[in-house]
Amino acid sequence: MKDKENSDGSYEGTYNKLISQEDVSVDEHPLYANLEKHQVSMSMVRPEFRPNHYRVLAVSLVVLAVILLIVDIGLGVYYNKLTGGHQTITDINSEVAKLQATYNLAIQRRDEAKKQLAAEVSEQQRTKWELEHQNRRCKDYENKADKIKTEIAGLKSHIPMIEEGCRHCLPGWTFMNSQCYYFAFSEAISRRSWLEARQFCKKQGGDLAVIDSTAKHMAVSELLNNYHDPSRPITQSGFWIGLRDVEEEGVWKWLDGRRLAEGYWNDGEPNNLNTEDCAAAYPRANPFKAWNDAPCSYSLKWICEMAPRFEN
Ligand code: MMA
Ligand code: CA
Repeated sequence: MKDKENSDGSYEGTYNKLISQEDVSVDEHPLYANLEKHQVSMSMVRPEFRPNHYRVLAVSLVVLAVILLIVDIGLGVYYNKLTGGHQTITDINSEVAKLQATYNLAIQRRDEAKKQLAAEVSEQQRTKWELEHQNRRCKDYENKADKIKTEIAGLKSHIPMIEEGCRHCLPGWTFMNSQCYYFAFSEAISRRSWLEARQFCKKQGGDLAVIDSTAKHMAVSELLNNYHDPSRPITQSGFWIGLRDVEEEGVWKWLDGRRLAEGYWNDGEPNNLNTEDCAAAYPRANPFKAWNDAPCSYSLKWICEMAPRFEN
């Protein structure tokens, strides 16, 4: 600094220089004459106060402050952006971690659900099989029930015959077509040869059945079918009747000596297979094919016949 500082602390030299420069400008610009005069008078009153100098300084400071402020704001904004970006990354990371956890949980739940589904599917399969099994059993029972119903109906229809049998026949005998009949249905009674069966009937006062009319035959057949047990082999399910061809092969005669007029032979019978001279009735769906000739020594069931008793 070239100007010398005075004892009162003012920059007199500089100030005077400024004044002298302004003097020129005052001459050139009369419009500012008043202002200059005022400045001069002010400097003359308070020479230590130099407004232009401070103004420049103040303006510079203000400008500097504004620049600093702008820089500061800029830095602040930049920092915010940086930290904001960092925050976003942190947020994304935590979001990813959360999503990962959710995904893991979902996978675990899916696996559990899969296991449960597999268990339920196998349980369902088992239930289906059981249902099929129960349906089969149900069908079996229904079939059995139907058979039993038919049997009951058959037995019921014979109640009057049995009741009549009680009045007109021996105990255990049935009254049909004005005659008493005995059917050896009970399994407690063993099968017998034709001759032994005849002896049983005779002891009771009767003889083996003579089925010499279609009406008789139908009644006998119905009863045989009602008591028929299909599980029994056909060879054991025959009932001896009072018919033989023992005297002359192929000439069938009833016990009373009368020749057979109308037979209800099964297809191909009588075939005299290994000498078969005795006739037996079998339970058949078609009652017109109910007879067969069998060896008289065979053990079969039998049907007895006896005249009814009528009290007067
Ligand atoms: C079969 C058949 C008959 C024969 C008997 C003997 C069930 O019928 O061959 O002709 O008389 O068996 O039991
Ligand atoms: Ca035969």
